[in-house]
Amino acid sequence: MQLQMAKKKKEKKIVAASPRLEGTGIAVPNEATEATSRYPDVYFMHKTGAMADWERLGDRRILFRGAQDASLLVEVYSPEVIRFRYAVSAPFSQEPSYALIEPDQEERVLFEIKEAGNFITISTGKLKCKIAKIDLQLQIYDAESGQLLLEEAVPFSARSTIMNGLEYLKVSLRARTGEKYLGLGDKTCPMDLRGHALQNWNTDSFGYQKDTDPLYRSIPFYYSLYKGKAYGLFLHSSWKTHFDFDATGAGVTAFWTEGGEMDYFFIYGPELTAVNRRYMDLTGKPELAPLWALGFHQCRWSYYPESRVRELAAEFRERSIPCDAVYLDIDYMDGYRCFTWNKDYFPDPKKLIADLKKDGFQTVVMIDPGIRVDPDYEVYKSGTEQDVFCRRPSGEVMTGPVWPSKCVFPDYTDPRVRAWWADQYEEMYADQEVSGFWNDMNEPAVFKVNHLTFPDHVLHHYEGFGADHRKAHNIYGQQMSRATYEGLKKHQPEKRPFVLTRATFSGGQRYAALWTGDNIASWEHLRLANIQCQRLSISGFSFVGTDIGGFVDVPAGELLVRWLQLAVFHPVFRIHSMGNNVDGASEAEAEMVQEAERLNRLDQEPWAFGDPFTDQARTAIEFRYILLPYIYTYFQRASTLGDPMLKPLSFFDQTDQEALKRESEFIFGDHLLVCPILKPGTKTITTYLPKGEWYDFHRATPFIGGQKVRLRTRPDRLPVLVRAGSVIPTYPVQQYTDELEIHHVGLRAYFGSLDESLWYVDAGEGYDYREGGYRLASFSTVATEKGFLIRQEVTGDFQPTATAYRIKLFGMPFDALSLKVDGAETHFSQLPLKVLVVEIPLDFGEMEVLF
Ligand code: NBV
Repeated sequence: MQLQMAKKKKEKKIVAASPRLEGTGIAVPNEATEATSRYPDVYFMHKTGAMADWERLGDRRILFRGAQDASLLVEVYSPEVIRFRYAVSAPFSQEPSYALIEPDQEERVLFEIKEAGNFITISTGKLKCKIAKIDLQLQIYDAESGQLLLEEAVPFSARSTIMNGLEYLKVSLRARTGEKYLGLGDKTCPMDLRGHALQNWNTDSFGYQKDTDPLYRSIPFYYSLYKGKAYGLFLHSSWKTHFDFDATGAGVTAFWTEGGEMDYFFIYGPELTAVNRRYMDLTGKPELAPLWALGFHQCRWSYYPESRVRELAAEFRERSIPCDAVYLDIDYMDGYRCFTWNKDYFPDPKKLIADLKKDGFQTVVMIDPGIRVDPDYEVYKSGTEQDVFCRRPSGEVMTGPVWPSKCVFPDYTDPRVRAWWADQYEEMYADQEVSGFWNDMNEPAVFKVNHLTFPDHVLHHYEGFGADHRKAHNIYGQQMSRATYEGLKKHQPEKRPFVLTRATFSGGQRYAALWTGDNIASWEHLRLANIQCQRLSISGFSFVGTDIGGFVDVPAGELLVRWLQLAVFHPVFRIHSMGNNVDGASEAEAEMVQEAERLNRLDQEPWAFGDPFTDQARTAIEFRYILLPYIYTYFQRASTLGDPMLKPLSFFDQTDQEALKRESEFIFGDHLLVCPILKPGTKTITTYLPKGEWYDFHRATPFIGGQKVRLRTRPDRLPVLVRAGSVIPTYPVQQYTDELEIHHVGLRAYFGSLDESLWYVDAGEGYDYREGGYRLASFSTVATEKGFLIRQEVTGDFQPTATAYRIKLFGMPFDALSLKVDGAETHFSQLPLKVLVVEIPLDFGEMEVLF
C-alpha cells in the first residue's frame, strides 16, 4: 500500500513536468465526472495493469496481455536489441515502417524466458530484461556484469479524451545521477541533452536560435551513457514526439508520442560506437556519394541569369579556388513552377549545364513540394489527372501558399505518388543532366498561417493504412526525398544520386544528405553548426553540412573563413546565403541591401571579403581537396558500417570523464582531432586531447593526450591533431575532384603504433564498387627504437591511376639510416631532412625506416 502511494506521488510530478499536458487543464478525469454533468472534455488513463497472461508468438515475439486495457509486445531482434511496443485497446499495427529497413529475413534469435516469483525474465545472453507481473514495469540489466541499464520510473501509461482520442503514450525512466544523454538529431542545445525538454515536429525555422525547438527534422533516437555503459533508445513513431531528459531535475527521463503505439527499441552497446552501428543496421546507411559531392559547393539565393552563373564559375577558375558544384535556387524556375526553367534567365539550360560540366562544375537545382495551381502547367495537370495531391477529409484538395500563392502538395506516403514524382525528374536529370537535386520546404512548410504547415486533418495514404497529417507530418520530407532519390535511380541507374533535403526522419539517411537550414551569419551560429553536425552525425546523418557563413545576414570575412575551416570536416561543404533576399534588414543594412539589389548581389563567395580572407578561404578549400581521399574513405565507412564521420570525443573514449564534457573538439574519421575556432580574434585556444599520443597535423609537434593543451592559432587554418601511428592519405590540390590524373597518392605517416589506418578509392561514380571495383588499403604501423614499420593489406580489384605513394614520415625520433621495402634495403646516402619523404610502389606489403 505504502509502495503504491509513493509511486502515485512520483507519477503526478512527472505529469506536471510535461509541457504537452500543462496546457490541457480543461479535461477532467473520468472518475471525477458524473453522468449528469458536462465538461469541455473528459480524459481516461490507460495502463497494462497487472499481467493477465503471456504468450510466445513465433521465434522472436512475446505478448504480455495486461489486466487493464493496454498490452506489451516484446520482440527480441538480437542479443543486444529488443523492441518494446505498447498498444491501447487495439491490436498491434501491421503498418510498414518508414524508418526501419526490411531485413532480408528475420533472424532467429535465441533467448530464454523464465517465470519466477514476481517477475518474468527474458535473457538474451547480453541482456536480462525483468518484467514485473504486478504492473509490467521494466528493468534491463547487462547480463554479464549485472549493471542496471534501464529502469522504468513508473509503468507505461497513456491518456485519451472523449474529444481527441489518444493524446499521448508515455514511458518514464529513472535518470540516474551522472547519466548523460546524447543524440536526437540536430538539436541546438548543449551536447549532453540532460536538463532539456525537446520535441520532434518538423518545422520551417527560418533564422532559428540556440533554443529554438523543434527544428526541421525528427530523429527520435538518443544515447544514454551511465557508468561507462551506453545504450540507445529509438522511439519508433512518426507522430509528434517529446523527450524530457530530466528537465525538472526530478530524476526522470520521459518520452511520449502523441498517437499510435508506444514503440521503442532498446539498443545496447555497451560502447557508444556499437549502439550507433546497431541503430544504423536497423534504419539503414547512406549510399556512397559521387565523389564530386564531397568537393566544395557554391550556392546562394539565387544565381541568375545564366550569364551570372557562367561568370561565377569562371571566377572560381580564374582565382584558382576549387569548386565542384554550383546551385540554382528557386529563381531558375518559371514562376516557381517546379521542373520548369525561366526561359528569360536560362534560355538553354542543357547547354549551360554541359558547358559547366566541361569546366568541372556540377549543377544542383532546387525542387520544392508545393506545386503551383495552374491548369496550363504540365506537372499540375498530370498530378491532378493522376490524383496525387493531398486532400482534406471533405475530399477537397488541400491548397496553401508557399512560393506560388496557391499550391497543392503531393502525398509522398503513397507509392503511386512517389512513382509519379520520380518521373518528374526524367527530363532534368536524364536529358538536361542536372547532377543533383535540393529538396527544400518539405517539413512541409506553408506560408501565412501560424501553424506553419498543413492542417492536422489533411489525409495521407500512408502505404494504404491511411493517416491524418499528425501522423504523416514528420515523415513527409523523408518520403519526398525518397521519391526524389528513387526518381534519380530510375532515370540514370548507373549514377549515384545526390539529393539534399531539409526535412527528414530517422532512416532518411538512406536517401539524402542534409543541411541544417536557415542559420545566421554569427559566431554563435558557428558554434551551433559545430554541435548540430556532430549530433546529426551520431544520429545517423553523417552526410551533413550547414550554410557556410550563415544564410541570414552577412558574415565578416574572418567568420566566413573560420566557418569554411570547420566545414572542411563537414561532408556537405557548401556556402549558401540569402543573397539580396534580405528580409527585415536593419536600417543600417538597408542601404547596402538596396545597392546589392541594384547589382543583384550580396555576395558570400570565398573572395567576397577581399584580402587576406580570399587567400585564407582558398587555403581552407584546398585543404578539403588535399584530405579528399581521407574524407571519401570515411564516407565509405559510414555507408558500409554506419560509423559516424564526425564523432564527439565521447565516441573516441567513453570512459574519459573530461572527454565527455567537451563539445567543441571532435574526431573526424578515426584519426583526426579537429579544434574549431569559434570566436573572433582568437590567438590561442585550449583544447582537450583524449588519452594517447598526438601530433599537430601540419607541423608534427608531438603531444601527450589525457590533458588540456594550449595551442597557438593561425588565421589560415584550424589546429588539427592526428593520432600517433596514423597513415593519412592525401591528394594534390585540384580545382575539382576529378581534374587531375593522380600519379602519386600522398601518405602522411606519424611515428607511432596503430592497428588500422585506411585509404579507400574507387571510380568515384557508378556502382562498379559493388562488384569489387574498389581498392581498400589498410595500414598498420609499428614504432620501435629501431625503426618505423608500415604494413599494407589491400582488398578489391580497382586499379587507381596512381602507381606510387609519396610517403611523408613525421615525428621520427632518430635519424633514418635506411629504407626497407618488401625486403629490399636502400641506405640513405646522406642524412635525410627532418621530414623524411620516400616514394614507393602502390602495391608494397611492408616498408620500414630503420634508425
Ligand atoms: O529557396 C529559398 C530558400 C533557400 O535558399 C534556403 O536554403 C531554404 O532553407 N528557402 C529556404 C525558402 C525561403 C526562406 C526564407
